[in-house]
Amino acid sequence: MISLRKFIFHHNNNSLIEKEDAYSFFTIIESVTKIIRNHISGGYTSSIFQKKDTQNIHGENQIELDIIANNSFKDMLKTHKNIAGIASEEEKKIIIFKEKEKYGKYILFIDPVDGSLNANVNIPIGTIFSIYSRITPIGTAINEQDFLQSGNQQIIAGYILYGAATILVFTMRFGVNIFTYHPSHEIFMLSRKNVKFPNSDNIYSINEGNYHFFSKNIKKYIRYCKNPNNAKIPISSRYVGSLVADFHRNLLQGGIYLYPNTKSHIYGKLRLMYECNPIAFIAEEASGRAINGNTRILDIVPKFIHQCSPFFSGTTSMVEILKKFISTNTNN
Ligand code: AFP
Repeated sequence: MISLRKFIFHHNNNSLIEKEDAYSFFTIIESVTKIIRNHISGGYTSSIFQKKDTQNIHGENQIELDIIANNSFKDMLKTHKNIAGIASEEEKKIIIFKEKEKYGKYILFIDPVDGSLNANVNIPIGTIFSIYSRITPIGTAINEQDFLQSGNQQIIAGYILYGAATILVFTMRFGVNIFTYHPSHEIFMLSRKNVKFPNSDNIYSINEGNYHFFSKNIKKYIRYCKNPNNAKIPISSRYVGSLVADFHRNLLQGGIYLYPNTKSHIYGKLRLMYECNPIAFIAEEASGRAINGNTRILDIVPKFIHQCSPFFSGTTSMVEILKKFISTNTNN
C-alpha cells in the first residue's frame, strides 16, 4: 500500500510544482479532510447542516459546515510556505496571505463544501481545489490578475468526496489517481492509479426538472439519451446534485454530466474557477472532455473570480455527440 505522502515523494517527478510544495500541500489536505470528515460524521448531532441566514457570493444560503470548512482551509493553507493567497466560493474577495503575498509562488481556488445542501440528507458532498503558479513576478504583491488565468494553467486539481468512504482524486498533469482515507491510520492510501473514463456511455446526469428552461438543442440531446434506438444499452439517468459525486460516478462508470444555462441561471450555474476548471482538468487527464457548449472549458479566459459557466463533462464520445447537438442550427 502506498500512502499519499510517499506517492508525492516518489512519483510525479515531472509535475510543475516543487516536490516539497506538493508534499506540504497534500499534508494540509489530509489534515483538513480529517476535520471536515469528523464534522460530517457527527453532523446530525449538531446544527452544522442547518441553513444559516448568511449567503455566499452567489446568493445561496450557507450552512455552518460551509463556514467551518472554509475557515479550516484558510487557517491551514496560510501555513503553507508558498501559497500566497486563495479564492473561495465562500469569500467575496480573494484572500491574500500577507506574509507571503510577495514571495509565495502559488495561488489556490477552493470550493470548501460542494453540494452542501445534500449534507442534511446524508448524501455525498465534496471539496474541490486547484492550484496555479502566480503570474506577477515573485517579490511583488499578488493581486486579482494572478487568479484570472485560464484552466489550462492549473498545476494541481482535485476533489475530495465524502461518501461511504472518503476519497481524494487529483491530477498533477500526468494522469489521475485516487486515494482512499484510511480511518484508523488517518491518512490517504493509493487505491487506483492512472484512472481513465471507461469505454462505455452508460449515464447522463442532469437536473431534468429544469427541462422546460433548456435550449431546444439540449432538449433534443436529452430525448436522444432516452431513445432506446440510439444506444446499444439504455442510457441511465443518474443525478445526485453534488457535482463531485455525479462526476465521480461518471468517471468510473462512463457517462456525461450536464449543467446548461437555464432561465434562472442565464450564464450557467456552476462556477468556472472552482468547480468547472478543476473537474475539466481531471476529466481531460482521464481521457474525457469538458466544454461550455462550443468551447473547451480549460481555454476560457476568466473575466472575474466568481464567474459561472454552462458545463458539460464526461466521456469523449458522449461530449462529442452532445457538441453536434449544440452546434445544430435550431432556434433556441
Ligand atoms: P455548492 O454546494 O458548492 O454551491 O455546489 C452546488 C452545485 O453547484 C453543484 O455541486 C451541483 O452539481 C449543482 O449545484 C446542483 O444544482 P441543482 O440543485 O440546481 O441541480
